[in-house]
Formats: sequence, structure tokens, C-alpha cells
Amino acid sequence: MATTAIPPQEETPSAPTTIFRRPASTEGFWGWVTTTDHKKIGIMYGYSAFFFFLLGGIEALLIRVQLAVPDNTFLSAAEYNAAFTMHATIMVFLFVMPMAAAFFNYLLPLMIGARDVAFPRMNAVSYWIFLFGAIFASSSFLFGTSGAPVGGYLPDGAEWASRLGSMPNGGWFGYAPNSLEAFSTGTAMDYWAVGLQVIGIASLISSINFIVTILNLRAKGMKLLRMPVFVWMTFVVAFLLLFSLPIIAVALFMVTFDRQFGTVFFDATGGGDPVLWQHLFWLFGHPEVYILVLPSMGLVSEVLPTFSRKPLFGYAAVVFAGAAIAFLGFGVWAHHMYASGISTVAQAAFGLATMTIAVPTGIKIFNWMGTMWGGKIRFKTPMLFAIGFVSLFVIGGLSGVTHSIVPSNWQQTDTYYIVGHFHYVLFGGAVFGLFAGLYYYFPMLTGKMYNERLGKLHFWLMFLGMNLTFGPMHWLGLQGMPRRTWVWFEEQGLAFWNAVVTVGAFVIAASALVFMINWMLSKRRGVDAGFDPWDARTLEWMLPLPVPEYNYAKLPTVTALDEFWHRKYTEDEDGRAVRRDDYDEIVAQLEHEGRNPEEEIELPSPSYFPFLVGFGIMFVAYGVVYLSAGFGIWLMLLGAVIALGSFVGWSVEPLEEHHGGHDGHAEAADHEEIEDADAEEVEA
Ligand code: HEM
Ligand SMILES: [Cu+2]
Repeated sequence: MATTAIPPQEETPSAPTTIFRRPASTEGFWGWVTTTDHKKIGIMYGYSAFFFFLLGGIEALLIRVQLAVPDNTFLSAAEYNAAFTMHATIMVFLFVMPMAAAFFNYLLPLMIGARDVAFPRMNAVSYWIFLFGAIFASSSFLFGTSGAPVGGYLPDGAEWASRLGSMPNGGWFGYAPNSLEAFSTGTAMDYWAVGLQVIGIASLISSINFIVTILNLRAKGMKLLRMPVFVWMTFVVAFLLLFSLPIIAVALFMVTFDRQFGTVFFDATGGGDPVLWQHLFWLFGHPEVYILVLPSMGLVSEVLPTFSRKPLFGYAAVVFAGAAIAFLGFGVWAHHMYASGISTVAQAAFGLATMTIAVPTGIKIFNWMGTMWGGKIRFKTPMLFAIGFVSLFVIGGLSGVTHSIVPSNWQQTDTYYIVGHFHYVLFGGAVFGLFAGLYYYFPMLTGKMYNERLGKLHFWLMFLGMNLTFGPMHWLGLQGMPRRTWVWFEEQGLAFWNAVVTVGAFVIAASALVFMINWMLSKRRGVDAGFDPWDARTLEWMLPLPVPEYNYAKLPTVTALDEFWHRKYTEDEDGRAVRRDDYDEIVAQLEHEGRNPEEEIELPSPSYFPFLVGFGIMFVAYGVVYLSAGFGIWLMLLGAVIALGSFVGWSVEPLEEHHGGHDGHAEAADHEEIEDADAEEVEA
């Protein structure tokens, strides 16, 4: 791997230092296109994901306008099906997952005391494959085609027309046989299947990268049980991705083969089994919900202790509860299929397994409450979102438990009760957790403080909006309102709560606007964040802000969990945490050292090849969609030449490495050093 040597800094004639020079190519637009810096890659994930949040949000508003009144024709049936399918696909795969990847990328090396991830170019390629995969999937809006569903219901005079192009319209879990050619003619569902396949490759590559980084690049003394909870959740999510993505990859290949080559994996008329798709999809799909929420649980576990001014209550229990949730999450998939005809015994077994997950989840909830209990709580915006996360996730979790009970599930399945439930855990949970992280790390990212008043306005509007939107959905569902149905009728008596839900959705939209204004204004004109603005606990806050390109001027040595806290605080005779006498010197020294590297620093060099690999793979994807049209094979070949050619270029890219040979930073501590750096254990 090509690296760039950054000579030590030259400061004043007295101190022997060197000048920090950046190679020209890391600047400007091409600097972003060629970057292999985990922080820049994280930032690109973040802005891309937020763009898709807005897109998914607009689709949700379209859905809610259509359902605001009875017999509405604001959207046609075709448009409605496309809107909820892409709303969900975008929110899950193009917003929440990449926003979590933004935090993984930006924070992981900083939290473990490293200069970058284990494979920086692989990290860049996973971003570009994600982005080109997202562009490909979204381009179905322009290039997709789809015919009227066979046997679908259309009121008199209504026609199967769509102003929303022909985006995928088979629902976010694309059940067969509806997703097959017989019922979904045209290319729309090919875009869905191939798009998810490409995005899955990106997630798989980065999960391997993060596992290797966490196991190999931790700073001296950073034992596994000294890692911040967010690093643990990154680790757990990486394994969830590693084990669940191959399942959906196989299923997506099978559905693509059924659509493109006429195989019959899921086609009962040819001896295939449509229920097999459900098993495969949910074997991935249920672990997927933890892939969506565990990163937010990690972020909340960083925010709560900082703003309660107490260590996380039951650190180890929180960590292992996360791992237990992930493990148990692989054994409950058929709770989505109680009504699909599986046996009663299977239903009971999966019901029981599902209830067990409430135990580790409960442990986390109680530990978060234990952290706040007796704490000196500062109600800053990150803390409000973290508390919002805990309370809303509990509500979502409780309605989730009601689903695991087979008889009540039979009533609730495919109604708005379910839609209400998963939005409490996904929006109230995952999204609130992500916003807690965005506000908490805003100073680290920008070196500025956000506007606290606007932050609080955002929180209260979003909290109100989300409860107005997703709370009443439970009642609408119990009143029998089916999900995925583009129109409801006056005589169903659902007017009041549907109106409330739609108003709520627009309140959420207003809150997102407040967030964007705050972000843009504060990034430009916010007050300087200074050093350690939150008086935080973990390693990454020891860095000067915004974080320098090289992260640590000198790689740290870790002696305890909450290393930074232990450097600033000690215990008085009553066991209370008190500032060390030389607190100011410690902090000033850390900031000075952080800005003035004294030794040569190796950083991964920029490269064009990751971008080109992603670009090539996009053409292969278009090729697959148009294989049966006859010209796809040429697009596939073109894409393969670009992607494989780039891999060859990548493998012969000039090596300037002086150290150790593996991709990037050989100066990470080896395992012995990581394990035995117990210089001094300070319990505060
Ligand atoms: C921004 C606020 C949001 C609003 C107003 C909203 C609204 C809705 C509505 C009304 C539906 C039901 C459509 C139907 O079945 O008739 C829906 C479906 C769905 N939403 Fe959202 N949603 C929002 C955010 C999110 C987020 C953040 C996620 C995920 C992280 C998400 C994931 C889903 C999923 C998975 C479905 C199921 C789609 C299907 O049945 O295929 N939503 N949403
Ligand atoms: Cu599930």
C-alpha cells in the first residue's frame, strides 16, 4: 500500500521539529475522490446517507398525504406501491446502515488509538461500491419499467399509471411470487434485487475491515474490555453482517435467476417454493434489525455516561447483552411468518425464542437507567436524544413482545400496528440514537459547537412528531387498517387518527429542517469548540479539534476503561471523582502534543482505484438487469474490464512502505504490548 511519509513538525528554532506537508492530491474534489482517510470516508458516508434520509422522508410524506383522507387519488396504486417500497429500502439500506458506517469509519480508529483502519483502500472501495450501488438502485426512477399487477384491485376508472417512474414496488422484503416476472413484469424488481446485492458487497467488505482493525490495531494497553461500548457494537455488527449478508446474497441471486433465466427457485408452478424466499429473507432480515439498532445503542452508551458524569453502569453487562442480542437474533426469523402456513409447533418455538431477546435488551435498558440514576445530568441535545432513544425504544420493544405471542400476532400482522411498532424501534430507536451521535460528535467533526437552542427545538419537534405519527398507527392497526394499501374508505371510520398521523409526519419533516439549518449555520459560524468540550471520558476526546489528518501525533498507551477520564480525574477519600491537581497542565499538554507531532507519521496514500472499482461494478449491475434484453452482456463486460483492470492497477500501485508490509500502519502495538500495558490502574 502506498503511504505518504509526514515528517515530524518544526516549531520553534529551540525544539528540533519538522514541517507537516500534505501531498497535493489529498486536497479539493479529487482529494475526496481518491481519499483513503477513514475520517473523510466517514464524512462521505454521512452526507450520502443524510441525502437518502431526505429522499426516504419525502416518499414517506407522499404516502401520508395519500392516506390523510379517504378515497384519495393523490397517488395512484402504482405510485403508492413504489413509494413505500423505496421509502423502506432507502431508509434501511441507504440511510440507517450507511449513517452507522459513517460513525464506524470516523470513530473506530480514534476510539482504539490508531491512525486508520487495517485496509484503507478496501475501506474506500466499500464506500464507492455503496455509492454507485445506491445511484444504480435509485436510477430505477428514471430507467425502470413495470407492468400492472396481475389480478390486483383497481377501483373503476383508475389506471395503473405512475408519475414516479417505475421504481421497485414489491415491498422492502420483496416476497415471492409477487417479485417474480409473472407478477412484476419489467425491470423494476431487477433494480431492487441487483441493487441490494451490490450494496451488500460494500457492507461485507467493510465488516471484514472493521473486524481486522479491532483485533489488530488497538493501542498499547487497549484490552478488549477496555474498548468503548461503541467499538464493541461495531465489532458485533460486523459479525452480524458477516453471517447474515451471505444469506440474502444467495436469495437475491436465486430471485435474479428466476427473473432473468427462468429458473423456478420460488415459483410454485415450476415446483419451487415461495415460502423459501420468506425463510431466506428473514434469516437475514431479523439480524438486519439489530444491524440497524446496535450502532445507535453503542452511541447512546457513549453519550449517557458523559452527560450523567458517571461511568456506564454495568459496562461488561451492556457489552455482553449486545452480543447476546446479536446471537439470539439469528434464531427468531420465523416470527415474521406465523401467518405463512408454518406449523403450530414452529410458531410456538419461534415465539418463545423471540421473547428471550427481551432479556438482554432489558439488561441494556436498566443499565442505561442505572447510569443516569444519581448522576449530575446535563440536558444537552445529545443527552435529550439519548434519553429519547431509551424511552421510545422501550415502547417499540414492548409492542414487539406483543407480536411474539402467536394469537395476537395473527390479529396484528400486516396491519398498521406493525408499522407503528417498527417505526418506534427504527425511528425512535435507531434514528434518535444516530442524532444523539451527530450532535455529540459535531465538535469533533467541525471544531465548532452547534446551536444548543436549535438543537433542543429539533429534539422536541422530532419527539412530538414521531409520537404523533407512529403512536396512533397502533390504534389504526387494531381498528383493522391494513398496511401497504394505497387507499382507505370513509366507512372504515379511520379519519381522525389518519389525519393526526399525517400531521405528525410533517412535524418530523419540520424538525429535520431545523437540524439542517443548525448544521449548516454552526459549521460556518458556530463558536469554537476548544478542547474536550463535553469533559468526556474516552480516548477520542483527547485529540485536538477538529481532529488532525494523522489522528494521534503519538499513539497513546491505555491503562483503563475510560482512559481520558482517568487522566483527568482521580478519587477523593469518599470515592468521589475529583479533578487531578495538575488537570490544566494535563489538558494543555495533550492539546499541544496532539497538534505537534514529533515523529515521522505514515499515512495511507490516496488512490484512484477504489473509485474506479465501484464505477465498474455499477456497469456490471446495469448489465445484469438488461441481460434478458440482450444488450446487458456488453454492459457487464465493460464493467468487468473497468473493475478488474482497477484491481490490477491497485495491486501494482507503487509501494513506498517502509514498515512491516501490511496495508498502512505497521506501527500499531502488537498483541503482547496491547495486553500488558497496566502501567497504573486508577479507579475514579
Ligand atoms: C421520516 C419519518 C417516517 C415516516 C412518516 C414513515 C412512514 C411510513 C409509512 C406510512 C409506512 C407504511 C406504508 C404502508 O404500509 O402503507 C412506512 C413503511 C415503512 N417504513 Fe417508514 N416512515 C418514516 C421513517 C422511516 C425510517 C427512518 C425507517 C427505517 C429506518 C422506515 C422504515 C419503514 C419500513 C421498513 C416500512 C415498510 C415498507 C413495506 O411495507 O415494504 N421508515 N413508513
Ligand atoms: Cu424479526
